[in-house]
Amino acid sequence: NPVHKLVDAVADAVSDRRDRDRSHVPGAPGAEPAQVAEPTEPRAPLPTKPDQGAPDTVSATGRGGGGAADVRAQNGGYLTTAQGARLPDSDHSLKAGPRGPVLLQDHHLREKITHFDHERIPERVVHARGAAAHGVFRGYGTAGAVTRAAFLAEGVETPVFVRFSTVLGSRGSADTVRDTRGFATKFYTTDGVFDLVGNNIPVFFIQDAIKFPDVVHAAKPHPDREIPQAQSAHDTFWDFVSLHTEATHHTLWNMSDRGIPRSYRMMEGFGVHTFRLVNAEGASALVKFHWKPRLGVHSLVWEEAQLIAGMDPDFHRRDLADAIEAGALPQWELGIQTFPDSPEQTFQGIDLLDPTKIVPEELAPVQPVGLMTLTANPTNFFAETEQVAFHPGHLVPGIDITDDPLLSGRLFSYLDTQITRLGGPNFAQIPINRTHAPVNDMLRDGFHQDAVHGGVAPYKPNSLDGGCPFFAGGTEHAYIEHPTPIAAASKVREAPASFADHFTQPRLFWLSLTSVEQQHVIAAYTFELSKVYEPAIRERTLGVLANVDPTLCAEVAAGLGLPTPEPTVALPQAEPSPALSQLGAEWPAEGRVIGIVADPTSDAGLVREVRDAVRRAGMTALVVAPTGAPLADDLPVQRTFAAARSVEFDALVLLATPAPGVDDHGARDAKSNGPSAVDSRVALLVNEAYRHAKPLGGHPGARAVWTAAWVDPQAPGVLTGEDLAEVVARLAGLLGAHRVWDRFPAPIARP
Ligand code: HDE
Repeated sequence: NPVHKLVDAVADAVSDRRDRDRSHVPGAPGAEPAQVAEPTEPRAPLPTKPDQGAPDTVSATGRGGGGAADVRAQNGGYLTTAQGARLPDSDHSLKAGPRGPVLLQDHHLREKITHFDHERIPERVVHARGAAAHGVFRGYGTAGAVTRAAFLAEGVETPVFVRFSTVLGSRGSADTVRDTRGFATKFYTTDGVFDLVGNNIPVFFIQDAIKFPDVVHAAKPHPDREIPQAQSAHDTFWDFVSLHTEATHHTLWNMSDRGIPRSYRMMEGFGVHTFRLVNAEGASALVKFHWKPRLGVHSLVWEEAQLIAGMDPDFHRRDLADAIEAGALPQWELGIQTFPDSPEQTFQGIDLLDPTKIVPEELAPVQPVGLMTLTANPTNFFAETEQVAFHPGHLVPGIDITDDPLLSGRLFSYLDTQITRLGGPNFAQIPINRTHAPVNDMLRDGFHQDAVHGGVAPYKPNSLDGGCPFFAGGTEHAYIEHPTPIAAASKVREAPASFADHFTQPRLFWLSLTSVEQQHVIAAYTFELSKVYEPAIRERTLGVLANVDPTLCAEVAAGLGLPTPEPTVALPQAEPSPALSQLGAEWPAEGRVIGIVADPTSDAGLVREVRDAVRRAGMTALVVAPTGAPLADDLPVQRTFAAARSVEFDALVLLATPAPGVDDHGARDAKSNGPSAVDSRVALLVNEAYRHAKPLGGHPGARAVWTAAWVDPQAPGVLTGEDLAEVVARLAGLLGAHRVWDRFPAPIARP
């Protein structure tokens, strides 16, 4: 039977494909050694994760029989309806004759269109745009004295799913906007799911959850025209944060380089609130959670961020997925700052229940307690990244909450929001949300119920089901709330007096930044406030900045052309915390992207030598050339001059002076390309990379490019040499500091 032959052939092809796919997974049997590949090269999909299979869908008649055939995934060789009826055609509606009306009786048409009509679910009200990955967390066993959390014990490996996000933008908005980033981790522990739902900024705009709708309404696009998308640079945001000064600290972090990360892989994560740890003896400690990225904390510069939002709105999403597929597996250490669980719940005068405050690492060091490695991309964006449901109340024995009023509101909100977003109360049954611990919950029915529950007694106490299920005690890993004493008090709508200090910690943050970082903050405030129409809001914001730092205030005021206001409070005393600066340390350069600018006259041997040197340093090499024609059989071109822009490269290597080509306007006239015969697109590429303080390397033959791009060849981080492999090694060294910081403030390119 020819159809059977065809089906067999397809099955063989699928199994071949699976074998090939497996060789992409680092560490899998038969896998090739991890190599950093070209990021945009099309790749085969990764195999599904065995621990995230579809729910058991044995049919209600019990005749499913289990096994792969019963799994409600896509299987079998034939196209079918959702009911499993095989289809002969899916391209034509059923009609009364080829030119006649479509018949209502066409079940396949109605089912296909109806399902399509309902494909979308509401996007998250905040954090709508995200990217996620699977991974594994390995405990170091160093937290045993303070917590009995089983997944932190030495050597215990726990599967995780991590979702990074922007906060303000819609699902289809750009990745590199100025915003806070979400950093939410689901640990599938043996004691149930633990969700650490954090951000890349350690403080929050508000101290009480009741203000969350206010801050979000202010920050989201204006309700009349729904603009601007995914931006804080507009009147309502600045109106709110200038009036509600407890937002000053978080706003300052947003205006710093932390608001525009280089990559999700290069962000810190913070639990923000103070949580409570409980050890095996029942003793408690207060704790703040930190994620420390192995690649260091790095950012874009603002112009890059803006260009990328147009050039490649998926920049962060692509970067994460490409790195994982290329075997450059992102890693973070989980760390804890612990504090005595004293009745005051303060540490060295800092109120630990106030989520607008940090505890500087110099006062309470971050102790590493485990390592997270992201190992696999999601198989399906909707099923996993979109449907994952985090909740700060998903806790495991050994980790408990505090009375931080922001946290209390979150404990309500996250369950509530999933009921609308995921269409009912059974979202815990969606594969990505399923715990890896046994579930015996007595929750029944409801929309999207996937389980076929047995038994007749989903209540307790019962005798009909033999009294099952039973309660667990502490020794059986029950989650028992820590018996924290609650002081006698009257009901009030008030904040504690210690919450009223809104300026000491913003000042602490400002003083902890290096001068380059401070300049970026000044530029960010100036940019954002320039976009605010209402003069009173600009002036009021300057009034807030006057209470943080006179230089910051004066510089922003000068940029806006406004007078500098006087502070309304005495300038707070604050000790800088050097740990808050992103500069000064050395980090691995692996995974960085190096553009090799060549043209058909470039020596192919030289291009190969540079490419190999880049790969040896664990970085990704992209050849940039006038057209897509390969430079040699083994030297494909990854970016034409028409498609290349500086923002996707961390550094450039120039091989020769590319002759003028056809630019975007079709001009071939060398004279129109600047002072020398250099392609104007290359001049722009190099000029931008230079102004963004990226390391530049070049063959002496590329001298004319420096001139055309307004590059000072003597400037720090501009390396010229015949030995390009050595130039690449020095570039990698410079990338350890992320950028050539000595090159800021950026020289302005003048015509
Ligand atoms: Fe969230 N937040 N949040 N938030 N949040 C949501 O939950 C909320 C806050 C954070 O990748 C929502 O499932 C309230 C702080 C992340 O799926 C919602 C308050 C921090 C994510 C919600 C806060 C966060 C969310 C929207 C003030 C850092 C994305 C969709 C009390 C510690 C998780 C959803 C993901 C998502 C409510 C404040 C982090 C509406 C009421 C502080 C990373 O439930």
